[in-house]
Amino acid sequence: MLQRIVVLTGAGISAESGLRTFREEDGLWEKHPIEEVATPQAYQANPQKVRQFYNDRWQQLNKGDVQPNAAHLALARLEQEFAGRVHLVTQNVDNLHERAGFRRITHMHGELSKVRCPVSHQVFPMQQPLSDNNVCTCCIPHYPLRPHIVWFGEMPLGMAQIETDLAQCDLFVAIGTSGSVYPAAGFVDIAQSVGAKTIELNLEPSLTASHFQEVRVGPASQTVPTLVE
Ligand code: BJW
Repeated sequence: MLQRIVVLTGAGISAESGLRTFREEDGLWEKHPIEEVATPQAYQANPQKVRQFYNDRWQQLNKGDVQPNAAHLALARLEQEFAGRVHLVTQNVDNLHERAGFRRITHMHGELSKVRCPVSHQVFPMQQPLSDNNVCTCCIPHYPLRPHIVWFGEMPLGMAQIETDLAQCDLFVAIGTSGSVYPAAGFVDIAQSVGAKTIELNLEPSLTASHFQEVRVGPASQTVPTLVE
């Protein structure tokens, strides 16, 4: 019987909800090069441009037509079935897992709907598009708030708990991620090293597909409900 499950999700799980992935044709990086919007250096050089990139995505997320899809809903059912024994680690900054009802989530690359103080690292809900005028309330002087996003070169969030859970899991499932960004792309190797079963669900085999024991190809809205039921 399965005791502990770690699920890793990437942009592919939200693609059928209308959110763009990064590296596919017409992906986010095509019009917004990484070095212009997803590094601390980019933010330092042109904060307005970086804020615009995240404000636009935050606004899209809050439009009524972006909703959790069958894959998000199936994972929420999995959590109910395996109460307390599933840890969902998402690289996604959207909130579609929460809106589907999933509770135990680590957003390792941050969250679009939050901002944080660059000095104290205190996190606040994002209530309006981010601009020069949004400052923290935790410090004196007040510092300009930044997107609560993990850019290249920054430490992903919740790593200690993720590593603990990977070291104890007996099933690891990666869904809709290209396997091109570390440390997430290396999680399968940790799970494999402790003897867990490893399954990849993706539209096409990822860069790390050969590291998994089983690869199921297809849209997440079909493969995830099939796996869960
Ligand atoms: C479907 C589908 C459908 C489509 N159904 N599937 C050299 C070697 C190793 C590491 C490094 C290196 N040089 C630098 C590094 C480190 C660097 C890194 O990995 N760089 C690589 C480019 C090599 N990593 C970092 O800097 C990270 N920090 C770090 O390493 O700190 C040091 C440290 C950590 C831990 C321990 C010790 C030290 C930080 C990475 C931050 C990533 N940030 C981003 C942007 C911010 C968030 C945002 O704007 O949204 O996060 S980058 C971007 O990529 C985003 C994503 O979360 C991340 C992963 O992308 P994802 O989700 O895989 O999307 P895609 O588009 O790539 O793939 C989509 C997939 O879905 C495809 O496969 C499709 O087939 C599939 N799909 N439709 C199912 N319907």
